[in-house]
Amino acid sequence: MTRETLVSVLEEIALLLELKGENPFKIRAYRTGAEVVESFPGDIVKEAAENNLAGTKGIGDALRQKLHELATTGKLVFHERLRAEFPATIFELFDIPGLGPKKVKALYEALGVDSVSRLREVCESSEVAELAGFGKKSVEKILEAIAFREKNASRFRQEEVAGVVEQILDFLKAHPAVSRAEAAGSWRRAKETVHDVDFITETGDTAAVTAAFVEGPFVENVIVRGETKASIHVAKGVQCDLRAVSAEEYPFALHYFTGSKEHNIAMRSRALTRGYTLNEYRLAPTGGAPGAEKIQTEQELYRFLGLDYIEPELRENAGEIEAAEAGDLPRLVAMENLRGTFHNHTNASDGKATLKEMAEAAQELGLQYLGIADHSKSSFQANGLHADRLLSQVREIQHLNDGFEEFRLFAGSEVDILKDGDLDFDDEILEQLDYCVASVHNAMTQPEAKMTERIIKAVSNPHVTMLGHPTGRLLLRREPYAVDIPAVIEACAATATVIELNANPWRLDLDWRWWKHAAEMGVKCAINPDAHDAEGLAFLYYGVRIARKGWLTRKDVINCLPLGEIEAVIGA
Ligand code: DGT
Ligand code: CA
Ligand code: ZN
Repeated sequence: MTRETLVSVLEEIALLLELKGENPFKIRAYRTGAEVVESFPGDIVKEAAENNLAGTKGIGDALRQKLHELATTGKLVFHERLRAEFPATIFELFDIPGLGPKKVKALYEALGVDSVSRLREVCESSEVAELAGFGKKSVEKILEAIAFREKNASRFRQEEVAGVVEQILDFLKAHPAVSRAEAAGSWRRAKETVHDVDFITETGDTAAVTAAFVEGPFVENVIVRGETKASIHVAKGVQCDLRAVSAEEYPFALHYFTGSKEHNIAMRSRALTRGYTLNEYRLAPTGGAPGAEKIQTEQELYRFLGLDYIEPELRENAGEIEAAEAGDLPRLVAMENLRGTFHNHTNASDGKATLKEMAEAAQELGLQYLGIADHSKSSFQANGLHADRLLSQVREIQHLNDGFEEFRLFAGSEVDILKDGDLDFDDEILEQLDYCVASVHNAMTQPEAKMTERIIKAVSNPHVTMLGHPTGRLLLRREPYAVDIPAVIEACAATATVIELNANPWRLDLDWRWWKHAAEMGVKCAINPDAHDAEGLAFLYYGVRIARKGWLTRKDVINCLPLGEIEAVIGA
């Protein structure tokens, strides 16, 4: 039993009660209970099991008993009875944006909609039009959302798999028969989402390693199990494949299963023109070519084929092989190059930590500076700051800075780009800040030309230091808004506006596919975590992976500059 399970059971009860049309106060009690459990400062599972929660604010007697039952028996009869009243597939409907419990209830009762596939049927026929609240526009939106959901089925964002990848790698490397192990595939290439994770191990005892793998503590269920290959599901339904290979095969297997497929195909044809076949096990001479020397690493494989070593992030057959041949590969930015970062929130807007806590967390990470950029007033849903609160935050930052040695907070704002491209604050306010991030947070359905004009107008304001999350996408959740990215890049180059690489794993925006071009145009990048609490600063890790995938070097990334040099770039 974990805290997450307690929370999700309470949340599910609230949903089910809403579907049944129960008393709103009762429903609210479960929602509040879920929040209390989520933020409970101690070991909530232990306290619930020992029935120590009497008197906890937000947890009444009935809820306390239910938590006790859950924590001690692992299930809750009340919850199971409720669940049994509805088909299990009904929960899928809550994944469709715009469908809350009221609409799901109406669909279920009037049309028997109890799954996404049934929802599609009633939307494609005219049945749904009989229901209030399902006009032509909203039906189109639902169908789009269903298509989006299918397109992204069984893909995962990096943060959803990062923990289990590390756990499995540690597990494999600790096995006595394993000499080398790596997570290959799209994970190693730092793709923004992955379908499954492909592990490769070098071992003299393949059977022992695959046997250990399928018994690992991370296994939910075993899909297939063989001598040299095994597949499992881990939590959340993520599939993990293991291939156990010999020392001779290891560099070739690691290379092949790292991909991409397109990179592999180009490498294989390069090998062929030099008289070798290349596959997942070996490089072998065809006909009369001299035998391949003993190749033990990927580095040696690339060298043998006349190439500089190509970092996994670059292996997309997007010019990396040509660059490797010409000795023109970039020296990619690395985590240890970062000296500071911008675009972070505090509890003044929708963050959780104070200025001081954020500053301390940044110092602990070894950063020399941290940019604060709370929301501006038009983002009222995020508790955006009005000018007076912003200016008092600026004073508080100055005061804190007086107490730091060799560390600085930069006072900024994540200022909304309004519908017409104006900014949420006047120039006389922006002038008083060290820097400013400008971002779109509303009216995201504008036509492309209008959105492009809006953003270009905003970045043309000399007070705008950088453009925040340039496409507004939320990976696996929300498509980017329509915007002409090359035109935005050109405008940022012309106005010396930095573009953010938002490192929040939900965003990873601007997309890696644009960065090489942006850098060639002379646009600088800022890798920003968009942290809403101290832990959020760790998102920098994902940002660096994507920056590398976008061919960026430390020279392209402004937050590689130390304190003392960064001020001039942002105009602080
Ligand atoms: P994913 O799992 O969809 O996020 O993406 P990948 O790249 O991890 O793809 P996956 O797991 O299907 O296969 C791992 C690697 O194996 C892939 O990146 C390249 C290699 N591979 C798979 N199928 C083929 C193929 O048909 N031809 C070649 N040349 N390589 C392949
Ligand atoms: Ca994969
Ligand atoms: Zn934002």
